Amino acid sequence: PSVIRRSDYRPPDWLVPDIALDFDLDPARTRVRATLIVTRNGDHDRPLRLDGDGLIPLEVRIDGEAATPDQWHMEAGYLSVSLSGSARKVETLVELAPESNSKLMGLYASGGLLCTQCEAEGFRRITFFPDRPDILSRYDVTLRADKARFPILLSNGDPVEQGEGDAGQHWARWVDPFPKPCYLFALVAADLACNADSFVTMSGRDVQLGIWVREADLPRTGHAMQALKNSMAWDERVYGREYDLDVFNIVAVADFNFGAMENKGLNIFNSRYILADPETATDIDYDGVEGVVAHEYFHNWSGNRVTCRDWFQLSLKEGFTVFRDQNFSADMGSHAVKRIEDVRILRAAQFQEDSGPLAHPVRPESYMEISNFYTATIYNKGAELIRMIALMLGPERFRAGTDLYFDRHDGQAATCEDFVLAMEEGGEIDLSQFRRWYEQAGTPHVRATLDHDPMTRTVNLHLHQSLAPTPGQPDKAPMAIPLRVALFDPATGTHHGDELLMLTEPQQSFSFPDFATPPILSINRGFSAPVIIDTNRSQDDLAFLSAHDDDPFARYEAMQQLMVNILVGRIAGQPIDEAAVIAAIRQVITDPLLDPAFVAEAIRLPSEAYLGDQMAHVDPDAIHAAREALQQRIGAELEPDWRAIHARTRAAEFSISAAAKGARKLRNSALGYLVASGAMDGPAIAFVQFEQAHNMTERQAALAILANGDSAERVAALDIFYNRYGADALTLDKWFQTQAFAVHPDTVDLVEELGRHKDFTLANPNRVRALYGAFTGNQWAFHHISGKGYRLVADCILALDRLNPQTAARLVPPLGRWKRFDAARGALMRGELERILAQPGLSKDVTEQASKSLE
Ligand code: HT7
Ligand code: ZN
Repeated sequence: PSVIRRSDYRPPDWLVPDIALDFDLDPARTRVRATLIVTRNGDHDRPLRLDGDGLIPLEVRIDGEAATPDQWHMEAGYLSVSLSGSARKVETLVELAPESNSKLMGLYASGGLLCTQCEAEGFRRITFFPDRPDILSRYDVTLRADKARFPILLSNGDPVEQGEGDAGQHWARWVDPFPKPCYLFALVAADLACNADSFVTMSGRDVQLGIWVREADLPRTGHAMQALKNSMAWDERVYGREYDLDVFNIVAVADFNFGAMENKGLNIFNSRYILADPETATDIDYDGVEGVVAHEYFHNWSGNRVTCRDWFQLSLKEGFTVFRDQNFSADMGSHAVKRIEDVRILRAAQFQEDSGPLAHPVRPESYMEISNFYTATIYNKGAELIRMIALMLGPERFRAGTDLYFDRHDGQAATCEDFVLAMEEGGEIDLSQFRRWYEQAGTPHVRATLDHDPMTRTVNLHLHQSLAPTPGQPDKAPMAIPLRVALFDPATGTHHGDELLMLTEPQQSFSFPDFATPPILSINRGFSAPVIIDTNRSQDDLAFLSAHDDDPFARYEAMQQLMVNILVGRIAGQPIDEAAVIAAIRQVITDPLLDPAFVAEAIRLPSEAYLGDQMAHVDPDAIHAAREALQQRIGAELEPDWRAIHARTRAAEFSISAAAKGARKLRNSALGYLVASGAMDGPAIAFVQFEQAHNMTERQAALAILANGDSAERVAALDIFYNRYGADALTLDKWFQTQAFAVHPDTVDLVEELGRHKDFTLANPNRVRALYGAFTGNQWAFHHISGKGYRLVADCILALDRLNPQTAARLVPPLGRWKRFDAARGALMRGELERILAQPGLSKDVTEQASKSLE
């Protein structure tokens, strides 16, 4: 497959200011007539090139006349039309079979409805068009379909006309007044019910809101609707951004390659990010609904009104929009807990990506298949870059920067550089060196040491930064790293103020006067920069910070570091006493002033995968054994506390308030430790929670805890769960996921069995992710020394590639981490990558991921 390079960007030869689309919709045979007004862009005589993936032109017309054979021809992947003059009308007709579209890109069928997914390059599977994001067009769309089968016909913009046709057909016309790139086009033809509501914007306009789902799912849409209205109000209040159409529709579909899609005025969602009720959704699911609804809504400005010039600029919309949705969710709940959760996700997904063969900059230089670049680096690290800019500017100057960005680029396709320039001008800051965050891949390391001179009463903080080579980038320049620090007086438990230091040199020292005694360092408070900090702080210092640090993230981090030191030390044969950790946990769980949600985060053991990331070479068995032992010890030492917390946090009634969610989180942690303690009645208590819970958060947590063990309750609970929820796809996903994620010696065999289960299907990406996605995140099971885990995943990739290459390619990266493991495991992982690459007809998506993973 050919490589696309950022440096090859050229403005388009032809623009398409207007497009009319006419759809005769039918699952087996859909006809699409497209009428494009095209205008020559610049002084050249190059033909008009229209991308078309798998399309055959049934008609080509120019200015209403059938085009002659010398006027057009097909080449691999596009239709070339020779045109004279500066403005012409070009018409094409194609036929599609949406019911046979298993890639879920373009126009496809899902659960009896027809819908589209065009980002990144799906529009070329619907009609001939220059499929690139810098071509902005006004869309006029007519949809025609059988009325009984598809009573609802939706597209972008506002509805302008509708009517009845012959033979039971009806039609609807939608016009979108905002010029948009074709990746934001969408249509839905369906028989769905609507949760209808409205929102009055800050300028007093009334917007009709609709969430469209299967009739039976209507009671599960309330949380999504509330999230939408909260998002609309938040974007007005925080960014001054108002919604701009008369309607805003959301449609939930069962088969979707991603979380959701921000099509203008018609968001299409994976149903898992719309539907929520206490019986079937966990608190994490509720938060997911809120966050994704907000994310897609916020794209209306950061992505739609200002879009991307080319796909190398993807983080322009995704990083910024993740930053916006993270802050929205923090405002809706707890800032401290949200930050801890976001950093945990960043470390688990993005730090791993940054340290492996698929590492790439936030603004990549090249790709083979753009779908492979919807990564944690583009999204989550991209958001961290915006967060650092916001931190350096402060709220007023950051808002001045975003105002300038939106005003200057409204209606345009912009670049990351345009964003940075707006921040520099609006925020009055020089970001020259900061730009390296967009250019250089990899996670910087910062080594921090403190020395204290009692004579001068001065403390010196010495910082040393380094950035390891990544693919294609052997040499790195120093980054501009904003670090929030505080120096604590161990005698008083207070500090002299929080300071923002800018580390810009490879080595830099900062002096602090007036310290009679050596202080304790709290650094990267709030996780001010996405870096790895290495310090020589003692267990005593960390214990102090876990009791006294007034920055919740730093306090959590001190707890984590205490635990990491014990576990990594033990694996390396250097036992460290665990008393400090047990004391720290005791202190946190008995402090009545702390938010239970924070407590649950603070006492959480680092995951096996995170522990692996702290080691030069990952030893999955040793990590597992050490972690289990520490969990058991903490469980046993504090057993009465876990029992008390578990009993105390039981709520008579369900509520989705932050307090209720926090109580459930802590309750589930207590149950985990209680069962890990080995208490005889542990499984029985978990089973009672499983049976009596009035919500899925407690039920699934109890199931997961039981699934890690070998009790009779394990088997019973899994059976009950399946029988109770087997008919609901989203909840059945949890049954697959819980077993694939179980920390149990038989998991690898169980996953093999579940892959043959009658309810398992490769056609539904959620089901694939629930089984194989969860399994690859289960370090101990996936990296089973037999190599069976690798083989299972490779088999799945090969089978899925024939149906849905995008989803198949997303399973490849875990196999690419072979350098991090021992020689035996590494060879087995490489062997599977080689087997994948040997498959004839392998997709571009999987080829790119597997070949890069072998390097
Ligand atoms: N902007 C959307 C990206 C997306 C996507 C990308 C590749 C293949 C399928 C996809 N569906 C949606 C989602 C978002 O970030 O909001
Ligand atoms: Zn997005």
